[in-house]
Amino acid sequence: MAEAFPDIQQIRYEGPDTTNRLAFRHYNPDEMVAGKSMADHMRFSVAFWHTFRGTGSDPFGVGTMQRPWDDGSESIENAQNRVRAAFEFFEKLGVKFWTFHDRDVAPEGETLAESNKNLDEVVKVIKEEQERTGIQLLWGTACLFANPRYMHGASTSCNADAFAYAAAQVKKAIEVTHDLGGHGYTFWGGREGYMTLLNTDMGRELDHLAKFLHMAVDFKKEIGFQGQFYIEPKPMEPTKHQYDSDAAACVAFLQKYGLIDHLKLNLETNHATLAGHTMAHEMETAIHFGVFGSVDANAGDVMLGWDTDQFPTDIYLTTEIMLRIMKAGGLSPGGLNFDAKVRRESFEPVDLFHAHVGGMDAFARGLKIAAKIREDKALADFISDRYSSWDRGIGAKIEAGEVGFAELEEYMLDKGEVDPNRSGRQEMLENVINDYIA
Ligand code: XLS
Ligand code: NI
Ligand code: NI
Repeated sequence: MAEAFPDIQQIRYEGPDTTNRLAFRHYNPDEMVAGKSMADHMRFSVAFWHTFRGTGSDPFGVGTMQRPWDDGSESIENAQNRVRAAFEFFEKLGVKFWTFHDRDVAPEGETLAESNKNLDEVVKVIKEEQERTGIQLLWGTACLFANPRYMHGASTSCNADAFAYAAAQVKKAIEVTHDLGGHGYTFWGGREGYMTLLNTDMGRELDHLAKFLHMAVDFKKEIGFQGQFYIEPKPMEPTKHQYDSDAAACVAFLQKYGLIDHLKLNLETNHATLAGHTMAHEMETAIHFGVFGSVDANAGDVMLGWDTDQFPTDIYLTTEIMLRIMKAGGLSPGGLNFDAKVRRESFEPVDLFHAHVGGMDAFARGLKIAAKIREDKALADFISDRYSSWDRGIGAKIEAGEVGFAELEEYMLDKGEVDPNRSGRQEMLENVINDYIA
């Protein structure tokens, strides 16, 4: 196959002063930041579905993307060539990881058996390309939402056969992920939710979702797959209410059904904003409950209430994310997966490079800023001082479990009034962060 991106050379680090738009200004993979290379801190990954299957169509118009290597057919050969084009892209961009859904890489056949066979044919080429380039699979997943059989959901469908079909599909997707040495496997809810409670037995659907995940955990053990399982919270879209609505809802679900030790969260920025949270909030929640796993790195649009999946360019956002990743002790075996698509108007192949280069540079800046904030303890000292009443006296006794209501009543009757409160200094802290970002 001819090169898919013949005019594009390997993207290199050229520093902030370069005039070359197809170079990194900040992302220098081997540069050490806080004791670790930038590549290891961020573990960038490209999402095959957006970058190699996104057509640019929207509810108002057809696709716009120019993809010269793609003949537009559903043939196996075309699917294999797409994979080759994708690996040329990953290589030239300099990422070490990628992600895919079963149905993005290989066409669905007339029967399940044919779909599995199609997948195997494409996986052969994926294997060759992974071996040739050393690029690894961050996680695999299955598309349980596009085919009309899943109109009511997959594992939460009212139709038991849809559950069975989904199980068969996920079994195959996990096998393929295992075969490709995948570091993880992701369950995003797809249509696991409802459009109206008038026709929905929510409790029964949640029980089924849990049953499905337990089967997946059992199967994982059976075949010896060591990768990490993730669920990916999202509050809505395509359904009105998705069951995995946010990090806290996922924690409650995993705890109730005894799954908390088997799945971590793959948090996506745009999903956090749809849930009415910041990404930082979702990350803090996941870290606190011990389920932080991986990140789908993208951004929404503050004016639009849907999953626009834009590339992250906001340094404030990437700084907040890198602060939490460092707090969590790193991403591995997860990564920063660009679950993001170029705009419909950015239809040329080169736009795929501009988008990813920008996202990687935005995270590289966020990493450096976050590392400096941590090194200077610019927030940490303020926070520990803010809570210092808990380090001594009555605070320490409460934390140690040495006192109850009776002792606290006695303490307060004796003391009369609480120690004076101190300012939260929000505005000052915002100014501090701005100084680091400058
Ligand atoms: C959709 C999700 C999806 C998952 C993978 O909104 O982000 O792309 O990451 O199924
Ligand atoms: Ni995602
Ligand atoms: Ni999404």
